[in-house]
Amino acid sequence: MIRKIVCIQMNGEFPDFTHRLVMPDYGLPLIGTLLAKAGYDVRVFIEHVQPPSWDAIRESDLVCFSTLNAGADKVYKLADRIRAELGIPTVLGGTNASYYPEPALEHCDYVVFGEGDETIIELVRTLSAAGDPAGVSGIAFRDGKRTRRTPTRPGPERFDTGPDFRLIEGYRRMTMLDMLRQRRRPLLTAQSSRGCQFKCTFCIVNTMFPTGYRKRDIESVIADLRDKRRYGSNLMFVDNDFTMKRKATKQLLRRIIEEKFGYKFVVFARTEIARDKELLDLMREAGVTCVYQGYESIRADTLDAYDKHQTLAQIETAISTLHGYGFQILGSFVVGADTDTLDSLRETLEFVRRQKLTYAYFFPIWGHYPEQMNGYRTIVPWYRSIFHSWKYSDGNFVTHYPLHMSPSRLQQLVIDAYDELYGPAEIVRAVTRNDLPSARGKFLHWYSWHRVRKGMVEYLPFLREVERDLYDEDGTLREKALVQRVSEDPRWSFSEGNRTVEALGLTPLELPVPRSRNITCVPPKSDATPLDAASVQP
Ligand code: B12
Ligand code: SF4
Repeated sequence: MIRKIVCIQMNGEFPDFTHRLVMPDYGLPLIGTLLAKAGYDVRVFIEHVQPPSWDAIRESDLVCFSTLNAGADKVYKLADRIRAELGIPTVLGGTNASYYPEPALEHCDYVVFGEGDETIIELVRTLSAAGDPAGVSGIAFRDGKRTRRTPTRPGPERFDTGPDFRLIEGYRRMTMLDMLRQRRRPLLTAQSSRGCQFKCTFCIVNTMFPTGYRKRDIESVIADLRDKRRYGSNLMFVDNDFTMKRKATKQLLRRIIEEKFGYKFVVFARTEIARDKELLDLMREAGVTCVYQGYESIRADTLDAYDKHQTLAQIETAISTLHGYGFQILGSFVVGADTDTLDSLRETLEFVRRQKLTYAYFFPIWGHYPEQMNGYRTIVPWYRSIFHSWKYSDGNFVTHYPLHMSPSRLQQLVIDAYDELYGPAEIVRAVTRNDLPSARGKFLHWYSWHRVRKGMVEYLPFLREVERDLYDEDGTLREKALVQRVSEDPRWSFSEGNRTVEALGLTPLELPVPRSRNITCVPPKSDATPLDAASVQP
């Protein structure tokens, strides 16, 4: 009989750009809320708000974990302790478990794939009634030595429940004193849609949310915003794209304006929004202050390889239009594609400075998500992956061998880019042009960056060691030498991902529409990998 449930979200082991924020994640508190609504006694621990208490765990009948890659090792460790000392069943959901169920099942009893809203309720009810979990869609579990995966469950059509942050232990409105003491600021989260209509090659959204783009009921979003207002006034919509299906977005914005909440919002939106002046007016009036845009690259061939459906001209137009409306912009770039060179990445940084973006992120490709297409290859051929441990898989560290620069050169370039972008010179430049919000934003990022930097710098010697003798003088990867190296010594290749694909015989999540090109992030015209990955098995 299951009555008490503890839900736990662990941080990554290295500080990322959010470590100066108190920002409850959206997914796990939502899972906790759905369980509470179903009648269970639920406590939610978000590590950066309040670390999980062993007493609470000991008293519970079930423990639910959520983790991104970066916190996976910590979750596994805690789950091992729970298994050894308490024998309480554990469930793991979220992106890491959904892609890598095999390693997860060595430590936890059940993995929930993708959107877990409905699955978790059915699973807990089944376990509570000592039923057979094999009848619950959307999970994996161990049956003796065998991993069993049940049929895929589509994401819910309606997802109108908002997370109840009162379930989060230790979470409350931060006072000025809290902020000064903790040197952190609050940022709230809300959601008005799920999924995305695009299918960029590097992005997990379409495999994690394969049911497509869905809007949430507007009044349920409004109710959620009303509820969250008591915790603060800065809020990020976690929607992958807040503005797809613009008619509904406009309706929501009008309701937000009517309610006079007084929020400052951050939203994710593609460059297409620049074409719709009415939308931009409404966004401004509703309180959107910062738009997070996935620019990914300034190179046409890289954008093409990413299947981004976006041009440099569109990016430039979006920047000037959004700046014209007074929005701050966070431009995000995915770096290390086979089309990228050191020079083109330096030009990207120059572009960011010239365009006066307040913020930019440079994320090295994380190419290890097992994709269904092309024989379950990952988007970067497996032999070009570098895997040190989960803690280095948070999007900040280089985890593959780029074609035209060594991993350490790419990592150093990322470090140099942030040093420059969030350095004193850029802050002064923003002050000089009287762009004080941008100067403030850069200053706060500078404050976060110096701790993020430490982890990246410490990683460099490891990269230099693994890449030794693998690059020509001009910085080109010697692929044959690499294949030879990983065949003899596969230590740093991505065995966890390979194991998952091998064990399940198929990728854990299925794409709704087969995709046959660009799987290796090279432009469509030269779709083939330089070496036949299939001939070099892990
Ligand atoms: C919004 C967002 C952010 C925001 C806010 C993050 C936050 N803390 O809330 C910002 C911009 C700050 C951010 C930062 C980062 N992010 Co981010 N982010 C997202 C984004 C777009 C949406 C997340 C979200 O809230 N989704 C909506 C909810 C409903 O989905 P969900 O959390 O996945 O939860 C559902 C299921 O996963 C499942 N589930 C989840 N947990 C559990 C637990 C149980 C028990 C069960 C049954 C089910 C279950 O059910 C939930 C409901 O359906 C995702 C992409 C995506 N679409 O998921 C990337 C994503 C999560 N981010 C990612 C990364 C890498 C980061 C950063 C590390 C980047 C960096 N290098 O700094 C940081 C780390 C932040 C942190 N420490 O949390 C990666 C994670 C990859 C991975 N597997 O590790 C993602 C997947 C994007 C990507 N690269 O593809 N991010
Ligand atoms: S990168 Fe953005 S536009 Fe592309 S699939 Fe992901 S969420 Fe959609």
